[in-house]
Amino acid sequence: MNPSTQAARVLVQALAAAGVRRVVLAPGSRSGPLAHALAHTTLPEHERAATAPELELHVRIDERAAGFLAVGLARAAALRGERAPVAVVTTSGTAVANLHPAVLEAHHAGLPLVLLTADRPHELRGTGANQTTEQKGIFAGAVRLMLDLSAPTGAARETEHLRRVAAEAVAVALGTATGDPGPVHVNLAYREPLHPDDDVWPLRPLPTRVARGAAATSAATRAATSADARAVPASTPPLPRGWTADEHTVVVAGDGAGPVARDIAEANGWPLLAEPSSGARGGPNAVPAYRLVLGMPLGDQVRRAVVLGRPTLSRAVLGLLSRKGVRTLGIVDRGSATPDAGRGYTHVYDDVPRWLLEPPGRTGEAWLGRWLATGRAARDGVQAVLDAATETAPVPNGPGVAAVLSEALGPEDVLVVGASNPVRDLDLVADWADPPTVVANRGLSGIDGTISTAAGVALGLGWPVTAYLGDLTFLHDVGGLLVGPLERVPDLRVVVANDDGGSVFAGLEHGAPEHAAAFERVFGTPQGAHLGALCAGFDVRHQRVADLASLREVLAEPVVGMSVVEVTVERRGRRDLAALLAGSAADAVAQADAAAQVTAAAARAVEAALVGDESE
Ligand SMILES: Cc1ncc(C[n+]2csc(CCOP(=O)(O)OP(=O)(O)O)c2C)c(N)n1
Ligand SMILES: [Mg+2]
Repeated sequence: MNPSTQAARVLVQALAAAGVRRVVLAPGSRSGPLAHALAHTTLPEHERAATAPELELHVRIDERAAGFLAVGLARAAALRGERAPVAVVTTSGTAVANLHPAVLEAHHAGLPLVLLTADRPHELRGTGANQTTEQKGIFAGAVRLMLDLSAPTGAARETEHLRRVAAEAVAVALGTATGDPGPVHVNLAYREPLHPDDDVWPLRPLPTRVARGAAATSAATRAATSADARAVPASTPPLPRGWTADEHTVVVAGDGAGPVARDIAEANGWPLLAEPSSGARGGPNAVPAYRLVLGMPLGDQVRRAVVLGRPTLSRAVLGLLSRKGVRTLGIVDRGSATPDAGRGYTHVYDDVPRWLLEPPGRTGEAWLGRWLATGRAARDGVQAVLDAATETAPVPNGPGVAAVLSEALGPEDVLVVGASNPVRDLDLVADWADPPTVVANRGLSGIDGTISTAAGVALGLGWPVTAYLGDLTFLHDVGGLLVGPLERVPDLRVVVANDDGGSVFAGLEHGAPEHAAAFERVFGTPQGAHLGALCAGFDVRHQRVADLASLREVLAEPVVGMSVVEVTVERRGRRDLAALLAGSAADAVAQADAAAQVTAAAARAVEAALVGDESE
């Protein structure tokens, strides 16, 4: 057996022994030893060498897409409660660099990846050898561990060394010792021959180190992130000084907060302001359209916020968390950086203190009642604008699409939502009692890799997935539609809100009338792309819908195989629409308040009358 083949087989065995189940590979010659070994692991048992493991392999030609597919597979593993890193294999040179966006997302989102990048032997580096660059350290601080292995020679200790490397790479990727999962880079030099000359696999390794909980699955598939696997805290820090149960408090659930955020809100009777990908949106305390409520007088009355996960969607929330006079308790259970962009946290806990789940008392029901009533009225105000638009406007708008989509999805559904306005529109309009599972790449909020991520989630869960994204996000990763005929095809429906450009910028300062001359070319960036023709090129079904009623019909059909649903959406007027929605919400809240006052006055009058009766 030649040294490269032997080493690749040992590594694959050891990775499998440490818990790796899924591998994404992009083709190349230098990574050939790994490619051959991995192909062998997918053979039926009777054709496989007795000591070769069984692995699930996905092959993609574009490393950027392959990396995000791995991100999606890792997100699926987290949803299933599995602690199993996903391995990614590339050849040398630019192939490695193309993993960088996915590596950054995995780094910031805390997703365990093991990056296996093939390289020339060390003596060829810096010599101008073809496809040879400095791969060591290429991902800089975005990886938890970087190992650069010399080309195997067949020396006696190599096998043992590789097994330790594999076990270490998996343990570090899972954050076994640190509680901080993320990507790990193993750069692997291989010398020719790069192909096997026999089918004899080495003896199976004895596990050198078994990562705690590696590949263990829990029955719970609804959990939103690994954070959900949180144990009840053993010890608990004391109540902060001056803590009173009745202070006006809200729970803010950012990306990845997990259902515990909802538990805290419900245990204390606090309003829950939960982003769609928090894993906590839903239930009796979730306040719809909370972003708008924060801008109303009720928002000014908040004195305390309990924050879980990483909120990124609205200035209103970030403003609240950095506001003077608001005590902010951040619960940061993972990662090395505290997600406190506003530098407003007054207390930081590394786990949920018991007194938040079993509180000494509850905030008065009136506080929660006002938030819920205001949120519902605001949501009704938003809906009134959307209904009017359906009646009068020739093309739907973004929030209208998000509203139809959110209504169509229930607790059995999985939604991957793209950055930019889709996730914000969904945040504004979703009003779920029983939410779908929502996944979003909020680690860095890139518009890249979203189709591939969604495909990875679908393949990893073995469950149909709906993705909802903007047209530029779609075009950025249109290569994610490319699934070769030898590959497993995900059940994935991609709903594209096509407003021919980036609408999100219209709502920012760049969209102000005084910048109108520059706006369209350098921010709006219309592409005029024909999505249907692109889909035809990738052999993916494509449907274009022109109105929300048709969208509703399409969404009612089951998700089978890959398909794209393109909804033509209006981008012009997007800035005014935001103001219209906020205004209508404020009007609806004012009306509801006035009605409530009338009701309260009537109740007092009846009470007074009754008291009068009794006194007679
Ligand atoms: C990789 C990457 N490049 C650039 C950006 C900046 N960016 C944020 S939103 C956006 C436009 C997205 O447009 P689209 O997907 O059509 O959504 P829309 O805003 O129209 O709803 C861009 C370019 C980003 N987030 N990620
Ligand atoms: Mg767009």
